Amino acid sequence: MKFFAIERINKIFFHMVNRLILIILITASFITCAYSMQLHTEIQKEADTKVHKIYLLHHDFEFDVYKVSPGDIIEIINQSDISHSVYIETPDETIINIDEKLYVQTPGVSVRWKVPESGEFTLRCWIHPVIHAKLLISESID
Ligand SMILES: [Cu+2]
Repeated sequence: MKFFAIERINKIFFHMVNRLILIILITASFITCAYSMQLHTEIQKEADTKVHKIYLLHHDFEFDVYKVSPGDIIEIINQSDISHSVYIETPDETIINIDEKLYVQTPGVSVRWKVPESGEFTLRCWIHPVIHAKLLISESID
């Protein structure tokens, strides 16, 4: 009689452990699924982001004016054979260094900057104060 009782307890315990493992596996797969969906959304968002290439040709920007939208990315590519150090001046004259670590943009190097709110910004170079271009940020640009 005592043997059957122990066997019954063993069975219940075994059943409970099985259920617990099953619950853990289901929970883990839900977490993994949710994480991969979030990752996919982020990758998709990044792929949808418009990237505007701004070339630095020898001693100036390629164009005087660049029109972009908030959330876009500008990529400043130094295609000249001299170094530049481009920064951005906001409408209230605040200075933004695009890359805090990369002060000098040597030939061939490019830097990226995510465009914030609307406004008339200016691209300037620390090394060559004569170099500048307007960066017009507006919602309606396609
Ligand atoms: Cu320069």
